[in-house]
Order: sequence, then C-alpha cells, then structure tokens
Amino acid sequence: MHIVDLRSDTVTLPSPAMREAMYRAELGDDVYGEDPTVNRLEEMVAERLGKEAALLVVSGTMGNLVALLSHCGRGDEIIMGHLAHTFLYEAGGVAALGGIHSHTLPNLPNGMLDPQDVENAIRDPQNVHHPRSRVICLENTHNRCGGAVLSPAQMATIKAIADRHGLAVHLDGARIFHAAIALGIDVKEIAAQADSVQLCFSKGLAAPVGSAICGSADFIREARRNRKMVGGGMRQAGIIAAAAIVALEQMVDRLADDHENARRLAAGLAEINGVTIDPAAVQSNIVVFGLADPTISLPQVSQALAAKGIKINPIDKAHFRAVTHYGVEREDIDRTLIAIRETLAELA
Ligand code: TLP
Repeated sequence: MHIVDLRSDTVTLPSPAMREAMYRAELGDDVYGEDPTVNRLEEMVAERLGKEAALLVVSGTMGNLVALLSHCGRGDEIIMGHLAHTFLYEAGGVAALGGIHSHTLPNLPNGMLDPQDVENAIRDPQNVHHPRSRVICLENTHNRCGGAVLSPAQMATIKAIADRHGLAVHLDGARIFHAAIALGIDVKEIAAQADSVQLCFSKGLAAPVGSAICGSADFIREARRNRKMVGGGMRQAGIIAAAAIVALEQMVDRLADDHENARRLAAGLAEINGVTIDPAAVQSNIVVFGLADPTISLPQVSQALAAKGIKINPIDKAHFRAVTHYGVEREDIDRTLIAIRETLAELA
C-alpha cells in the first residue's frame, strides 16, 4: 500500500538528482575549509539570503543553538514566543549548553510577538539584578502557529525595537523559503529583517540532512568555532552539501504545489462533519485541525488512519498537524480526506 506520510516535511526523501550529485560531489576536509562543495553551498546561501557569510550545520536544532551561542554569553537572555521551536523542541539546548536564559512572551496566533510585549521584556542593562537581553528570536514560517507566515513589514516592527536597544534578531527560518513563496517575494526581503538566519535543507526542500546559518562575516567566524565546540565539524561534508545545492536550485519553486495541496486539504477538512479548522489560517504547507467531539482520542484516530495508509500525528491533546511536501500529490490529499471522513464516521 502507498503510504501518505503527512507527519512532517522532514520525512522527504532525496530526489534522484540529489543522489546523483552526492555520488559525484567533489570533497575535501571542511574543518580545514577545503571541501569545495561545502564552500560552494555556503557562498550560494549567503548570496541567496543577502548576507555576508553562511555556515553548513547538521540540523536546524544545531543551527539555532550555534547561532544563539554566537550571539550570547552565559547568563544572557533571549526573548522568544512561548510556541517557538527553540523553546519547545530543542531539548533546552540553549540553557543546557550555553547557560542562556529564555524569556518567553505569548505568541499571537499569526506567529508574531506583540511589539509592546517585546519592548517591555527588554531589560535595563544598568540594573545588576537583570540578565542582559541580547537576542529576539522570530520564526518564519511558524511551525506551531500552523505554518503562519510573517511579512517583512511585521518583522520590521520587531527589528526596529531590537536596533533601538542594541539587540540582535535571530530568525528560525527552517521554512523561510515557504514564507518567501507564500508571500511571492525574494527570500532576501525576509532575511533582511534579521541579523542571523537559520534555514533547513532537510524539510520541504527534501535534502536528506543539513541546515545553514547566515549573517555577518564576524558572526559566522564565531559560529564556526561554536559549531566545532558542539561537535559539528563534519570533514567531507560535501556529500551533504551536494544535495543541499540541488535543493536550492531545484526544490524552492515547487513549494507552491505543497501550499496548494495544504489549501486543498484544509478546504476538504472544513467540509467534514466533526472536524474543526479555519481554512483561511492555512498560509503555507502546515495544516492544523481539531475534532469537535472531545471524547474521541487523537492517538486512536492516528492509529485508524495509519491502518488506511495515512500517517498524521497529533501535536497536542486537541490538534493534529498535517504537513504537505515533495512526494505528496493532489490524489494523496483526496485519499487522506476520504480516510479521515471514514475514520470519524467509524469512531462516532
Ligand atoms: N521541526 C520538526 C520537529 O522538531 C517538530 C518538524 O517535524 O516540524 N525550527 C523549526 C521551525 C522546525 O520546525 C524544526 C524541525 C527545527 C527548527 C529543527 O530542525 P531539525 O529537525 O533539523 O533539528
């Protein structure tokens, strides 16, 4: 049976062109700066995002960690939303490994932070009682806010506050290309509203491994040292970079198809009795929906769907998340809708 796996876009498998590029990649020792394929990828990323330099890292989690280690010293504070991936899903790495203090503010449903909350959260640097505020973290698209897209104008309100107080803005842009495609703008316009950006090759762009961080040349010099410190110096990493180059060259424009499939899924779900969803809130490739009947157990629904070849996980007690990606076609969405309709009828 063909499995439709909507658990995440991290499940994407590399394209044939990626496998070919990995096989043929020219390699060297990247810790010596001698892997030509890694060097090419890092130049491409920097150019594409409009930053001075970039650095290949193992994962999005490592990218955010290394970036924040590079901005902060021990006891410094980062300000971020309570639904930020860095706060929820990165094993508290900034605290455990960096001694960095997290100050969370309520995320608005559209993925934003309230600018007034941010302004109020910034500490008085003269007061010895306070940790030092160093970084404001944004996420675009916003995973837990259902793939919400932040516009450059929204981000600019936060950047202006950061600039006024001498703080940096770090963007968790795991899905920054999804945001650019959804807005129909150059990804540079989004990256311009942050001092550092983390972006993933291994999600919707379908590369098997890898993320990059980018920013100023000084920032990346510091980040290179911190990447080594956390064990991320990768030697012949051109094997990974080769697939990431193909991801940048061939997989960005097709994200529009994933967004269309997500909208199709959301519109179909809205017509199913017992499903709660606001289809208008679906802006990219993530669809969050709930069930009207609180007595139905979500894990039970997931199990029943899995038996029909559809994989969708709950993200909390009341909501599922379905993520569209490379390898999921329009017919798969239609099959998913039929399976959800049948399953809810069976469990009712
Ligand atoms: N997100 C994963 C899970 O960890 C939840 C997913 O399935 O969506 N930032 C954002 C916004 C992310 O969504 C993710 C991964 C990361 C960072 C971390 O990337 P990796 O998994 O490469 O460490």
